[in-house]
Amino acid sequence: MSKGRKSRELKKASQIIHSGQFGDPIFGEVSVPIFQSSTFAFPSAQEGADRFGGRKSGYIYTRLSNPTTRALEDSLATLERGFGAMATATGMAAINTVFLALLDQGSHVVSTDCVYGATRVVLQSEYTRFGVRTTFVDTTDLTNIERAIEPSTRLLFIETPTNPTMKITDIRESAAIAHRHGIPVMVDNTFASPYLQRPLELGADIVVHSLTKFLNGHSDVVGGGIVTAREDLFKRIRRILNVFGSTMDPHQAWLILRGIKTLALRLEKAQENAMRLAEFLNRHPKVTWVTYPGLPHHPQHDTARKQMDGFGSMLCFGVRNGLAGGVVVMDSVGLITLAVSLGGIETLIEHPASMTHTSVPVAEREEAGISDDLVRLSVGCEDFEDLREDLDQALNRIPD
Ligand code: LCS
Repeated sequence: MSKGRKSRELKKASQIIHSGQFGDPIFGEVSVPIFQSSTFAFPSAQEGADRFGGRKSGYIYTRLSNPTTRALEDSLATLERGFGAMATATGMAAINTVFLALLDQGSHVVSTDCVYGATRVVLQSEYTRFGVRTTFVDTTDLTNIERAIEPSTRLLFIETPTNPTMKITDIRESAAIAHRHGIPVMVDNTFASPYLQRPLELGADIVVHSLTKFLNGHSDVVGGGIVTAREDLFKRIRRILNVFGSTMDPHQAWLILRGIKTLALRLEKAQENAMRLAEFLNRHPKVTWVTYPGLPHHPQHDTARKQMDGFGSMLCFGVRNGLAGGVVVMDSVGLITLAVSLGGIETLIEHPASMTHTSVPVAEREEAGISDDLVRLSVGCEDFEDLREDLDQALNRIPD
């Protein structure tokens, strides 16, 4: 039994530090140990049979469950206010495990149009092989969700804020629409993290994460997570995870548990930097537009205020000379690193149309608002002045 259960009564910042820590340490250890064991001995044949039969709890085999991975799962369930959580090998493994659990041949999905590139591609090009269709709509307009629902719709999938366009969908309102039709709602909460947004509290049924990003926070490990609001969904998805086997390794879980402990500190600093950089970029003569939910001109600024505890540290912008100008900026930054991924302690810059979202066909990319001139910034925890100076010198290299 972990302290995770008790930590539900703590305030958010304390929960981040204490959730998932063992309540019954073996040697008084303060950090959860890495249980690097693939299998667990049964004290008797009867005990083994009872564990397999579900009559007794206890570990069996690491693909099914492991104490270190379980500690991370307890932490996620606590932070997202869920019934239970599952750790997966990657964020895509989390998303696909839910799809495999909830969709059958002939099922239909309604999804946010602007989602992470691989999420869009897997729905569009892989699940179609099994007769699963998806309608991609701009979910910031709730009427689009209502219109897209069909009798065979089995899932509403929302990404908010979206990667990379930072569009915000009203979780409470979209969940209400889906539930009127008896459809479960899954939210990709990667861009916000539970420190800033808890979709299950707003009515969603399932939350998925790329733990690779803010929760781990150090750009050194990949991982994913699924949190469900209810026991029935938990059991259904767990069964699929166990047999399809996209489980997380205990060493991976340990690194992410360690990363989570500083989530509040990292995000507070990173989002302060992001707000100041968004304002700086907004005034810069070489910048043509900036999208950051914290700027009052963001189209869903009010929705962000309503459902998030902060505006996060992701932003995107366009520069003079479109893509050519963006390339100059990406090739000229020094402190800022040109790399995909996000949510780490260091600031990263990338170009979605040629990198993270390149597999999405051009017309669909444009329809989803991923313009060729869009440059994405994942703001880290460096000193603000260093970041501002680096971006300023890179922007000033764009020819007039
Ligand atoms: N969901 C979102 C919102 C993501 O941004 C990503 C990865 C995933 C799911 C998949 O997670 P993974 O399997 O990679 O752990 N996003 C990436 C990005 O924007 N650049 O590189 C990866």
